[in-house]
Amino acid sequence: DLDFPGGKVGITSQMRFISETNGRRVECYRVLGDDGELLKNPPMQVGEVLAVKMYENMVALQVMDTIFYEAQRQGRISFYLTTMGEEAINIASAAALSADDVIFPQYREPGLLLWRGFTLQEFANQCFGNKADNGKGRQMPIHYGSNKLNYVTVSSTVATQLLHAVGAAYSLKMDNKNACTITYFGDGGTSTGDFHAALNFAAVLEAPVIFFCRNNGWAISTPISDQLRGDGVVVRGQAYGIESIRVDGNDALAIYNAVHEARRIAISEKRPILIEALTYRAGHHSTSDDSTKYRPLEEIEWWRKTRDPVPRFRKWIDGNGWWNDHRDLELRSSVRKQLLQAIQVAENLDKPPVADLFTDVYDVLPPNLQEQERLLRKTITEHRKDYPTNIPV
Ligand SMILES: Cc1ncc(C[n+]2csc(CCOP(=O)(O)OP(=O)(O)O)c2C)c(N)n1
Repeated sequence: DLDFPGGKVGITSQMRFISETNGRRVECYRVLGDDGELLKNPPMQVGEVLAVKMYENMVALQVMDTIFYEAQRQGRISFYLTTMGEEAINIASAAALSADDVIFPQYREPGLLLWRGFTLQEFANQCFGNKADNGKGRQMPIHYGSNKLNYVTVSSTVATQLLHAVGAAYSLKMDNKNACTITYFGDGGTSTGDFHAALNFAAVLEAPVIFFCRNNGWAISTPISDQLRGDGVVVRGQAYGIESIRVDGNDALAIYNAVHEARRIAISEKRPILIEALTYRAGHHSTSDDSTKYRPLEEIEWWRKTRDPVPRFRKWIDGNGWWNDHRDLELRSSVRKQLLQAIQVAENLDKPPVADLFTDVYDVLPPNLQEQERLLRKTITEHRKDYPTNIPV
């Protein structure tokens, strides 16, 4: 053996470059089959109460998406982005976490907030940017955040949240907390420098963070790159010395189990874990996008008809005798009613006052912002009819 500062290394006289692949694709962890049949009992079993709660939340998320999407189409809110096709990722991972675990989301994970108790009224208040919105109306719709629920405000600047999650995880470790952080991102996010910096720091600092990649096939109109078509995401995790797993992102029980175990390892062994969930973005990227312009309608319909995670989970709970059509109809109609009511309330609440635009960053407002505030008030007062009447000046 050769002695190097980094440790002993074996010697060979045969010149061999290490292959970029071992020739076999990384397998995808599944618990439920396509028809909701249990393939094998998983380590963490999900009982009736939890399973029903998971299903109810997935349905609520679907209904929420449908109604807010329509509200945007009616011009009542400026923007919306659905989670369609990724309901299992949202809800099953939420179910496997503890309330103390801090979430650093991208923008396609409102289901975690829903699971933690963010009310439909709170979702509506944010989308309408009214005075009851936690963010005081300063962000576009869907940029939810809740201090109380350990859900850091959505950052739509792709992949910046990964670095924040690593720093926060390191701090949880220093404080010896029984908690981890989890951060979500799409396959597109793995092309950023921040992704690599975050994985590198997490591995070096041994930070208890779970990197959760939603590999949904598309980054707006860009299909997954050739590198990621292979084993790109999990291999990148491995390259940084991070234990990684690939799971079926449309299998709620597989996700629940993978996140549960990832959390256990991250906290007890103080190190990062990477999960790649294979799924499909079944909706448009957002309301600013028409995905039929760049992908075949048949592809979208095939995923919606045959791979939807919600009916797949429903088949499993149906098979256990835990659910029926009557309860399903009642649930959907009740969530729908609550949402329509929440939207009406949110729409009629005043917007935050103009002064709120300038607070919460500086202790003392710098002169340039004081000047902007003065000008804004003057302009609104002089052109009152061009500004909405529900914004207190
Ligand atoms: C740094 C940065 N670059 C570009 C954008 C524009 N942008 C918004 S979403 C998006 C695609 C992200 O795709 P992915 O990470 O796969 O997530 P998905 O939308 O598929 O869930 C891009 C390029 C952005 N928000 N931030």
